[in-house]
Amino acid sequence: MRLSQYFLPLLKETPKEAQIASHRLMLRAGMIQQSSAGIYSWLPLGKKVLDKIAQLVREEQNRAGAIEIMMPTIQPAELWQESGRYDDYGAEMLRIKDRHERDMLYGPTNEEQVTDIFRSHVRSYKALPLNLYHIQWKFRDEVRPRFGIMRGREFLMKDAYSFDIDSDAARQSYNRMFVSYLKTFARMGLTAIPMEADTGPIGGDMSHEFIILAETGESGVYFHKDWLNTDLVTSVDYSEDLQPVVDRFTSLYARADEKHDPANCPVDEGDLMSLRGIEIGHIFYFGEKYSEPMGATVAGPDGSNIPVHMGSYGIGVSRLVGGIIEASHDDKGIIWPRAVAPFDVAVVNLKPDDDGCTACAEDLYARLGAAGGDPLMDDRDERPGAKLASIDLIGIPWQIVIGPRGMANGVVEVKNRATGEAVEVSPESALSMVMDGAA
Ligand code: 5CA
Repeated sequence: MRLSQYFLPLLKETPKEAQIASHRLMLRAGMIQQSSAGIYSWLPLGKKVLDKIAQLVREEQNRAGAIEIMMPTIQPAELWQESGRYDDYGAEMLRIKDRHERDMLYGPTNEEQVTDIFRSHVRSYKALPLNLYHIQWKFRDEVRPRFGIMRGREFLMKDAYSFDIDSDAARQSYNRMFVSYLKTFARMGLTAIPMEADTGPIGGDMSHEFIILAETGESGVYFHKDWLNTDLVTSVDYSEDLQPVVDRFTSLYARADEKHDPANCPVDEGDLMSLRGIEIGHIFYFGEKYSEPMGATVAGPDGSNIPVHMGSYGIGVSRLVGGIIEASHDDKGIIWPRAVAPFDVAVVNLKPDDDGCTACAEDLYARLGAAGGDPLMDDRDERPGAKLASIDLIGIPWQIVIGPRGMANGVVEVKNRATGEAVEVSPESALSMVMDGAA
């Protein structure tokens, strides 16, 4: 993409309404624009990151055996009356009437909708286990939407729903999602800590929240330092028994501030860490809570009809955009982990009116694209300082900076955004550094 032809509305001033770094940086980097309280448009740079995160989540869900579907955003009230949640859900639910005066709602979650799909088609335990997921917009009329897309009213969620014949089988489905979440967040360069959690309006008796570490997080968390070793999970294979794996993780200490009792903490002081965190995922096992009232039953091995055991598994896809920024930025701007970066590399031509610079920039840009990269070419007619500042702000993992001084010596500058390291090398070496290097 050529910046001169892109739509990247950067803000010079720091927006006053933004209280936290990710909100400020998303506005300044031209990623989002507020439409009304807690509701945002996603501009090209933001949309690109959102799609990358959704795709990575999708790959890991598929790998764990979940199957993608797409349910609507607007649901009929009847389904929620069947489960009993229509009245319980309260003011957070956006209720709508259609032209025939039928009660509809903008889905805050999809347990009822997916249970309706299941009961319409599945009759036998032989079709189980089954896990269906979608990546879809939700609406919750939060009392205090804040921090930009971190606590929005409209937000993008990945929600998966598992169906099993009994609680033991459901536990295995839960474990698969548990492990897949750790793998998903590790791929994004995040440390995620699962913590036992309350189940709130979703219900059930087993639940974990996944918290990513970031200084600006809403909640404090105490944890064993081994949580910082994400290699623990990348090697786990879905064909093994996951219970010992999950037990190993859940036995590692992790508690929310208010549940941490220093006097009775089993972890040595030297191994205990305390940081702040952001909830980016939440998983639930709730047995027959929806299948029972909604009649989602299957014929078991002995022919009798049994309500299925269900769980649901959410990831805040849009919240992750902000969460990753909170976990990875500096005073110059965003630092994208390569796996979710909107572009792999920025080719910054400091002097577009210099033929040598432009020939070199064009050549590198074409070859980066041909080699399978996704380069952003800064060919704007701007001061060099302003260009470098805006490329730092939008956080592209690698920068190749081309100027007349370097050109005279046949070199360009390659800068790694995360480490700040910059080296002068030939255009040839720049190409291989960027394409081979993991930022
Ligand atoms: N049905 C279950 C699991 S699919 C469910 O809705 N769980 S949840 O309420 O915990 O939401 C799942 C995830 O969505 C949360 O962990 C959080 O990352 C994200 N989320 C929830 N509310 C918001 C919000 N207002 N803005 C942005 N993300 C949100």
